[in-house]
Order: sequence, then C-alpha cells, then structure tokens
Amino acid sequence: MKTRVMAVIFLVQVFGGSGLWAVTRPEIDVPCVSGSFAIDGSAAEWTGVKSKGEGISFYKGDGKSGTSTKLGTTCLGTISNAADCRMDLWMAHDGTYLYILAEVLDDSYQPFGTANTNPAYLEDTLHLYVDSTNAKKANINGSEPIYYQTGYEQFGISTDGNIYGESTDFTTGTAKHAAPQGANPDGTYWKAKCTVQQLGATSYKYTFEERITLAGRTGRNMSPLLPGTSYGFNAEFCDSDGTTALQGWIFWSSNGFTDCYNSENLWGTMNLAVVPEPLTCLLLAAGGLFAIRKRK
Ligand SMILES: [Ca+2]
Ligand SMILES: [Ca+2]
Ligand SMILES: [Ca+2]
Repeated sequence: MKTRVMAVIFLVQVFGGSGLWAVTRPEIDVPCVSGSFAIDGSAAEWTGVKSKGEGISFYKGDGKSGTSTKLGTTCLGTISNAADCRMDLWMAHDGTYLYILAEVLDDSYQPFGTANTNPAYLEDTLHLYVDSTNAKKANINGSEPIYYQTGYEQFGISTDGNIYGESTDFTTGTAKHAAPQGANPDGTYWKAKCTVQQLGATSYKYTFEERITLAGRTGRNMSPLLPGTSYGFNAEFCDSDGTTALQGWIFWSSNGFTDCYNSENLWGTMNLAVVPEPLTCLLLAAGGLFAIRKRK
C-alpha cells in the first residue's frame, strides 16, 4: 500500500512537473494579411483568409466538448443542436489592426430595435474575450471583470448593435468600466458591425465583422497585442430565442460546465503571425535563387 502511494506521488511529481498532465486548450491561428477590410458586416473580402483553413467552428454535438483536461465547446442553458446555434469564426491582422469575422447560424432572431434598454447579453449577442497579459486568471471578481483584472477585455455586441453592460472600455463610455446604457463601440479602436440575413422560416445568418487596434487605446484596460505572440482568447454566442432572455450560451473554450466569462484560465489561445519584413522576404527569395543555381 505504502509503495503504491509513493509511486503515485512519484508519477504526479514527474508528469505533473513536466506538464504532461497540463490542460490542453483550443487554438486559432491569426494570419498576417495585407488586404483592407471594410467593417460593414459583409464577408466579401474574407475569401482569402477563409481559404487558409485557419478558422474555428463550434456548436452542440461538434465532437469537441470541453473537459477539465481538454478545454473545448461548452454549452450552458438550453442549446439544442447546430441549427439552434452554430458559430464559424476567422481572424486576421495586418500589424495595425486585429480583424474578426464571425458567421452565426440561429433558428430564432430577436430584433430589439435601437432602444437597447436591456443588457446586450440578453439578446442574440457575440462575445469576444482577450487576455492581453496572459494572466490566465481564474474566478475574477465577476461584477465587473474589466475593472478587477488588468488586460481583460470582453468585446460584445448584439445583432442590433447593443453593447450595454459588456465588459469592454473601447467604447464611448469610461475607462476600465463596462459599457453604460446607450454606449457604442468608440469607432476608432473598436469598430463592429452585424448584418442579419434570413435563410429560411427558422434559419438566420448573422455576419459580425469587427476591428480592434492591436496597440490598444491609451488608458484603457487592454495591453498592446504584439504580432508573433500568443494570447488568451475566447468566443461565445448568447442565444435569445423568443424573448429578451438568455435561452442558451455557448463557449468555444471552457471545461464543459463553467461559464468562464470571468475565468481566463479556461480560455483558448490565439496565435498572431509575425509581420514579414520586406528585407526578410527579399533575402529569402535571393537565398532560394542562390540554392537553385548551386544545385545546377
Ligand atoms: Ca467587410
Ligand atoms: Ca437559437
Ligand atoms: Ca436567437
């Protein structure tokens, strides 16, 4: 018995210490692109990014359910199937801005006009989360995580442009506080637009297109995001079907049961590609030519 206990302690020390039992988390690669993106809720200019095959996709029954050791798709409340709610998302950057395209399929669209007297998360809403200091902090004070956690930013916007209550300060509101009622994305450091398309009697497609300044915004909570670096990232869709109430919500990365809006340790990773230097490209091309000539 004693020997068995000692063996377990040994294994925990060896494998635990080496990280072999560490949590694995989903990743998204963010290619560096040179094209320009109009933030208009149209995916027309995203063909090239999509063809790279680096997007993510998640829905109930996608075979990627999160567990405590392998983080992944996590449904909370009532999410029935892919027709109820499915998200496909791509990212790109050009060294100055981070671009996001999220295409969401939903069986019931809840338009609320422009009054927006309710918090955005009670509507059909996209949430993007950034841990810009890689703090991987668990159980942040949940009342206003942007106030309590350095580097935390939650870019959230509903299909009709509501951001009330979202824990981001790239807004017309104040620094390090959630967006007040009537606030909007500031339009410079964060631009966002959603268009809605009806595909069938019970089928809608939302196209969310967003732009975030990599350098951040002076005095606001997000630290600068550097190309060639990885950061904590998460995506979530809040699904309201029928009334202004949250019927179900689904995360790209969590442990299968935790609403991780205030737990960065359960988020996935975004890998920002380096910006190729013009000189590096020239030298690589010249090196290639030299190698070809030498082989002849
Ligand atoms: Ca566009
Ligand atoms: Ca739905
Ligand atoms: Ca809905």
